[in-house]
Amino acid sequence: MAIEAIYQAVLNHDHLGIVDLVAREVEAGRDVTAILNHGLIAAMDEVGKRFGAGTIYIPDMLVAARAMRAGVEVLRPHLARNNVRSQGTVVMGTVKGDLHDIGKNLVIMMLEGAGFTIIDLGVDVPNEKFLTAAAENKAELVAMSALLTTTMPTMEKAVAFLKREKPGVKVMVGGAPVTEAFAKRIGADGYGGDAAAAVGLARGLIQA
Ligand code: B12
Repeated sequence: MAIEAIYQAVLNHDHLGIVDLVAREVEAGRDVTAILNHGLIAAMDEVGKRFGAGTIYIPDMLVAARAMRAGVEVLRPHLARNNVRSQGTVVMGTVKGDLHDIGKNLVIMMLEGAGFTIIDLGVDVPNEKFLTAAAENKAELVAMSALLTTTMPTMEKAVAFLKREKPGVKVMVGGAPVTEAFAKRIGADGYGGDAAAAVGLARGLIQA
């Protein structure tokens, strides 16, 4: 099955072959969300499990991530439909000390597709940078991603800092170790479990 081949291409670090595999599936009319979730994201989950179990190492994660990104790039134009009027401005970044950006980039793609204007601050973003970017761009919403349990306290500090320095701004958070309960506890306005959830959440928070 072709989605299985895409899954295997991530696990085999095939960043060249995957481009063709994904493009062929898209042309064949396969649902792009299925390619994303069952092919690309499922494979990264497996990579994470293998890393956790000690059967693969950081360089393996990196090359798998490169293959994943190559596949996501093919999907990008199909995930991002162009809406004419901006739904609002969102500043997004991965918190200080955290270099994971695949999930953040997917959230950005979905938000862009839904018509939001995105200011992407990248990874390892200091608290002050979230604040300055939100102020300079008159953003209604700041979105933060964290993938490490060790950067969850950093996220907590970042939310507290923003709420203190710019009380009107809304903050939504996400990332594999982040939960709804954690988001509530640290005073975030919203939590999204995946990139699709981020869209409804952003709409709700900006309209509120
Ligand atoms: C790829 C990867 C890497 C790559 C990152 C490449 C890149 N450009 O991002 C590299 C090799 C650099 C890396 C490094 C490290 N990693 Co790493 N990594 C992963 C891996 C395998 C996949 C992450 C990923 O991209 N998932 C796919 C995306 C699509 O999922 P996601 O990020 O969760 O995002 C989705 C949702 O969470 C949500 N979302 C995400 N952000 C947001 C934000 C908002 C606002 C919303 C609404 C939603 C949302 O939407 C996304 C799409 O649906 C995970 C394992 C895993 N399964 O998570 C480990 C993992 C996160 N890494 C781990 C570790 C330990 C590390 C290192 C510390 C290893 C080391 N010893 O150096 C370093 C840390 C470097 C640093 N300072 O950040 C651990 C974390 C353990 C823990 N408890 O904290 C994990 C869980 C692996 C494991 N099983 O042990 N890693």
